[in-house]
Amino acid sequence: MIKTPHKVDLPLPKREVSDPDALAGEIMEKLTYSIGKDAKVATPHDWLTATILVVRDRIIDTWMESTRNTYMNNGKRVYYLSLEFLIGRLLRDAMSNLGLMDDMRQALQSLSVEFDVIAGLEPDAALGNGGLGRLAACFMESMATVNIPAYGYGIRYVHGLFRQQMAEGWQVELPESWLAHGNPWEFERRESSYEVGYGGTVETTEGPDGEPRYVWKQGERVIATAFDTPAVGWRGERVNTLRLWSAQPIDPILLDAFNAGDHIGALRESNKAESLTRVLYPADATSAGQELRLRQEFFFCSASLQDIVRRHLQQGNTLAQMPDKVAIQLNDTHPAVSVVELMRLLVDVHGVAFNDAWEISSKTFSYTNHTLLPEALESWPVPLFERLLPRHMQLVYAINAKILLDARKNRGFNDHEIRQISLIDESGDRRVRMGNLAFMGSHSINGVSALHTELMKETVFSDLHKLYPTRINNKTNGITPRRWLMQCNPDLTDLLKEAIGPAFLDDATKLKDLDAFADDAAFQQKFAAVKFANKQKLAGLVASRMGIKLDPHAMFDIQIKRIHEYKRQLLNIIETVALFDQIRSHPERDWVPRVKLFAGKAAPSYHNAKLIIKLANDVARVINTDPSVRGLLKVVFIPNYNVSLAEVMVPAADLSEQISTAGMEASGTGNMKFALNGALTIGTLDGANVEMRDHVGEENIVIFGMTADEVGRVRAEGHNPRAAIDASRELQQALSSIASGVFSPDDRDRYAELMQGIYQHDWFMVAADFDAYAQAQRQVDDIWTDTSAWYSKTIRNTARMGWFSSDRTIRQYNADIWRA
Ligand code: GPQ
Repeated sequence: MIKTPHKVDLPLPKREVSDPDALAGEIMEKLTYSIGKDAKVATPHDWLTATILVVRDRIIDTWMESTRNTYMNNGKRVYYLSLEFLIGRLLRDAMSNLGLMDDMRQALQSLSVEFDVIAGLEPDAALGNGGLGRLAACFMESMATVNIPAYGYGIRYVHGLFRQQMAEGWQVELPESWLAHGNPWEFERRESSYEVGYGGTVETTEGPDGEPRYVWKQGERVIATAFDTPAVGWRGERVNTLRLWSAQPIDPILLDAFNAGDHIGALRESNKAESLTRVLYPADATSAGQELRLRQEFFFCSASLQDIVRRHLQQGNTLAQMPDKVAIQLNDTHPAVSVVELMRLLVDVHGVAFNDAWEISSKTFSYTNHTLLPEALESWPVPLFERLLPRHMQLVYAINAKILLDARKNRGFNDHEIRQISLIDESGDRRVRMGNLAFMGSHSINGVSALHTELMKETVFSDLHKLYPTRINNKTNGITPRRWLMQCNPDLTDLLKEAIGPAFLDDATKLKDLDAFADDAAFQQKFAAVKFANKQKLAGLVASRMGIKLDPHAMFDIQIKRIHEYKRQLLNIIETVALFDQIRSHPERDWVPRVKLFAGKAAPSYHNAKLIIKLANDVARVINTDPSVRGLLKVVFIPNYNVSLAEVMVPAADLSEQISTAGMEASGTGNMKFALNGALTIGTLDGANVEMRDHVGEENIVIFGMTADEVGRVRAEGHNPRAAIDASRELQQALSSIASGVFSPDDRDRYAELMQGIYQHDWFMVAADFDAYAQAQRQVDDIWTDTSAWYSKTIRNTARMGWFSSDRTIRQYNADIWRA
């Protein structure tokens, strides 16, 4: 074959001009030559695709430059491995970061296309469940912003998180097909494909040194193909890569079978391979416990590790240099099998001695823990693990032997401690503990808020912490202010620019300057006007989607997050019922008009969470049709919570509900979004709420309820919810009205069992915290009544939340863990 040299010196036509006319011309060009449509017949989706392609062009130059520079510097790269990336829409994000917003709007206008209409058609990339996946998306944006050469690695699920529909108030799950119209952001990289194996056997041979060598004869194999999406940082200065793997069969079709008439059988293997990356597990903070889940985890870990090692060697580095050139961050335990896969690649494929490989590996990996909930600590039955990954099972035993022996011999660990740190849980069926694996295999283990990190040391990882006392550290979560202030709240952003100048756009801590305006009456009015307009916008959304009218003058009291008992939507609903009773009994009092808004999805298999959604809907129906609370209390559950809905709800909130049982929410990140956008927080001393209080000042946040220590103590001593219930007439009434069917006349026993849980054990301290919560709500009413006090507090929230930028979080990861 004759190889013609690539014309690398040919100058590329750079996309530097960005006046509206030039952009309009490019959009027409894309519409015509990339989409093949005439403007006359183009659908709104065609316009959207054309616009995305124009924006994408502008990203590509920087993308290539970023990649080239990293290659030339041969600097350290960061790899963020996550089974979830909850991205949402990308168009506004990319345009705003590139500074194209105004010009592009004008360009589209000149073509008679409304930007907001086509932007609203972009599907949410919902490749995640909740906070953990959204954090990964914020981190991708911040890593590009603070100029860290980073790659995100994950799975390209064909169906992201399910679409939630309501059927008479019950959650129904429908598939979400975000790729239905194609995905103009991504690039398929067929050349970056790897084989991933499962099953089979391990054969032992003799190596050249006389030592045994192990060869894994895989029983099945699939191909992992890369799809790359650019991740643009603020001002477009750096562009990183999000690489998502898609599973493909080795043989797309068995032609012999097909020709013999077995048309379905001919595709069986192909279907099986593709089903690997078809759906995101909808489990949030609970173990999915399925073979397919373990297959997914290994699939993306193996492909990613092969890719990382290939890139590392291609740069001319040695394997011993890996810790200097590669930092791999494990986002929870879902990618923990990576530790063993890297060991296999080093030992079996590259012939590195076991102890050296362990040293390289543990200096390369670091692990973030996101929950203390025991049901979320992943573990796999030994027989399953062994059947799917026989060589990895051997390596797990070898690692375990090394660590346990050392702990016993050199550190004097007793039987109990050995049992606790072992990679094999022997308390019931034997299981491989992924949390312990991630911990042992990493040089850094971090929690996501100060409180969570301390509790990690005291609870789940107390024995491993004793063995490795310097490894656990804290990195309090953050949120990207680009999406969660500038894009979702442009009016507030403009007002802030007018008041304190534009410096906060590049450094969120500069928001501090707003403190000086907190008591300024004229500024308060402007701040209030922005909030009001955002509430009108949300009211418009609720009216058009649900046919419910909201009064934007009422306090918008919002709880949006996954539905989970520990997050205590139930506490909020019960207090709402109690308030309903109070308003009806005391119509003569000056009640503060409130709209209680809820949104969130429940894991499809989580019975109580689904029942709580139904209860919110039942309570809403009864309250909203009762004439005696008209204009004073309204309850709305907005279906299908996702990133895009959050972008409308967050800026519209007056009150932010962050009311988890203390000690159970690792951090929370919604709490940060609301406060940044000028909401008052009502919350417990849990997760990052604690640090938020320290930053905004305790007079600017409403804290109530038991502390984590108190919850721990009460649980240990045996909690008696009856006493709390008997002591509170309001609570008694609310519980008994729900339990007796006041809100479920069609099925009076619907909530009997749910309420029994509170009467009997009250694990989540709903009864225990009820009075404190109700009192805190009346304190919120008092503040609301003093309008100037309200805005002076909420303005201070915006002013003091800059520290919670994910740029700060990422800088800390880099300074303490990655050192890229
Ligand atoms: N989180 Cl383990 C999830 O969203 N899903 C999970 O599976 C686990 C944790 C959350 C956690 O509940 C929040 O408190 C955190 O703010 C968030 O992760 C990010 O750290």
